[in-house]
Amino acid sequence: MGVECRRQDCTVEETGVCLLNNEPATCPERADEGDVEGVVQPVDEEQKNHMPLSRACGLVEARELMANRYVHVVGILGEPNAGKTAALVSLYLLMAHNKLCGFTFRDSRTLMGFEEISRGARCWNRGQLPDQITGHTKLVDDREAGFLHIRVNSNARDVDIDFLLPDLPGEWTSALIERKRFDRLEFLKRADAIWLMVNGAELAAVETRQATLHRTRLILQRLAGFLETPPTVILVVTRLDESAADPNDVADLCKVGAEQGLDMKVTPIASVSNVEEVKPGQGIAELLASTIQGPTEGGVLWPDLGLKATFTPPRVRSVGGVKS
Ligand SMILES: Nc1nc2c(ncn2[C@@H]2O[C@H](COP(=O)(O)OP(=O)(O)OP(=O)(O)O)[C@@H](O)[C@H]2O)c(=O)[nH]1
Ligand SMILES: [Mg+2]
Repeated sequence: MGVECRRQDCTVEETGVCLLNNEPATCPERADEGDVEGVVQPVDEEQKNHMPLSRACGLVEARELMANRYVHVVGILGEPNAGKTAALVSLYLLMAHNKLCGFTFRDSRTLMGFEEISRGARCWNRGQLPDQITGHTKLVDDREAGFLHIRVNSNARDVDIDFLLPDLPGEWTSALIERKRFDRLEFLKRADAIWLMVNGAELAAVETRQATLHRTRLILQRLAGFLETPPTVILVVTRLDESAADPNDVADLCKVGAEQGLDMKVTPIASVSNVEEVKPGQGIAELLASTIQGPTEGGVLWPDLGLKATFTPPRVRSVGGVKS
């Protein structure tokens, strides 16, 4: 991107996004040509306050954010390999390149978290897709969700909107299906929308179609059973670039959800793509737009979910399997 920063924690060179939300070309922290590489600049107290709080927001920080403004909380569910992390990476890279149609990036408290999960996707920027852009998600604390934060301007409404997006391991959804384990997913009671990520390639393939349909129906049943007033469930069919799921199957899943009392929407996405007909990141902007069809101010902040007062924010990390 050609712009270098003096601050070690700023990733403007790779992402185009300035840590201090300044215009990269005119940011006072921009490294001049004469700057010596590797020299650490002193950091004043005011600048410290702008630094990312951690890689992911914990519930305490989430509450803090919500105390001041309405924040859209998204529940992101889906079994391992569904494409949850890849969708977040795609969202981040679209924002960083100012290609998120209808939205402009404003701020993130968790830039380092986005950076960490996006590391494997660097080759995408150079037009070369690695075999795997993300690794299997593991949380340092496997009991509580951590959230990635973004603030974007919705160009249509000219309003800034905050999102909290958890990058959860697929096992949490598998445990919901198999053992009805909902304790770690209590935050879904406050969610504005749930993205139910379904692996489009598995939904399309003869060998895996039935099992995928069956397990997705079970997730819908569990959600309807656990949530008294469930938010809109967006069925996110991933890997649009690789496969096309049968529209009848997608319609059937929506019917099952509706029969359970769920408000269902569908968004197909391709977080990455190697084919010309499908753009990398296709469907991501639409997904975000469907998510905000609700209030942008007012509403509850965070229900009392019986959380410990001394909660340590979990840190999101992706491990293993990242090839580039
Ligand atoms: N071609 C293509 N590959 C994708 C797409 N989405 C995900 N993938 C691939 O699938 C792999 C797994 O996707 P992830 O996003 O890591 O899956 P996940 O749902 O986060 O999985 P867990 O973290 O294990 O729960 C990625 O590394 C990509 O290689 C897509 O839209 N198109
Ligand atoms: Mg993941």
